[in-house]
Amino acid sequence: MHSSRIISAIDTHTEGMPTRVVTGGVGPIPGDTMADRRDYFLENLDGLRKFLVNEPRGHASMSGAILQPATTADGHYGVLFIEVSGLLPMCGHGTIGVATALVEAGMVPVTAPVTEIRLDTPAGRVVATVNITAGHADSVALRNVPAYCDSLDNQVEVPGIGTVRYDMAYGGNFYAIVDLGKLGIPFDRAQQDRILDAGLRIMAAVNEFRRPVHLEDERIGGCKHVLFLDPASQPAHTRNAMAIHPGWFDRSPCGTGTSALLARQHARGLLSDGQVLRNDSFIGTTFHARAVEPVNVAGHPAVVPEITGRAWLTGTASYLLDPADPFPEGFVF
Ligand code: PYC
Repeated sequence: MHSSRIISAIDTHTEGMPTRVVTGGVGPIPGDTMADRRDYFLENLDGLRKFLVNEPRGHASMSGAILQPATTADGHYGVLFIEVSGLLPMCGHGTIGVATALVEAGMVPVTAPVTEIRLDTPAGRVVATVNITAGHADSVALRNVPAYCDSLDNQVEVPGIGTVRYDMAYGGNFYAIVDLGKLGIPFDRAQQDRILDAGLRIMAAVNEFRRPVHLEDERIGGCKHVLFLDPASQPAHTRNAMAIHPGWFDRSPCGTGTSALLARQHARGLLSDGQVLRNDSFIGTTFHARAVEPVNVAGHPAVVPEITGRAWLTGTASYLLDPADPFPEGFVF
């Protein structure tokens, strides 16, 4: 067997969305914080992301998480989130996949009925509480970074569509929240090409019109996600189609997107304190969310979201690179 690289991973899916949890073969990435490590990775190691998420090892909607030593005294691990779109500051479905893999593989001290895992991410500290029955990780409640509504009722001219109204909210990434009904497109997977095309056009227009930047961390900015709300959504029971750059849909309800939506529902007065929001994905899977603490981000009202969902292990693997392979970073089809 010839290989110049051996990366070990536990593959998982969270409510339908894959996370390749990289457990070995990368080594410590330089940087005092996960945000610094993310910058280092982007400049020096992005070929590793492509190797893991592009074809033939991955696919056009692939996503993963690279485990690192924690950067805080009480953290269990640091995590970098990799995707076909780049390196996310935070990923909710990815964190639920990581926490499930860590428990199932015994990579953290496991206590029943709950195991708490503290993770350092580029967006900040998150805590995953894994609910355990007879050693099995049943579900994960993720205490996310503070989420806030950046702005309501923005209007942008989108080439090929016209004027689009959107709310902008942050939940670990920035989300343009758009009522799909206002675009005249049915909320239907048979319409996915039209919805995706609209999403990519809206992201481009939003970033040109008013690129969002985090109030306390200018390294987090830009809109690569458009959360299309099913017009049949209710204040506490929503369904979304999440269009993501460069051209795919989240299969899960999207953890950071659900966090952003939670902050937006609160900013619009659509949820009472602590009320649970049920958010369904484009494939019909579910996350539950609630605001567990009111906080502020740079003086702006924010909430600490708790997102609950489930993940399952789908495989373990060693990903190899034959030195003669003509595609050392894979390829995009
Ligand atoms: O679950 O936060 C999430 C996420 C981001 C992109 C895809 N999933």
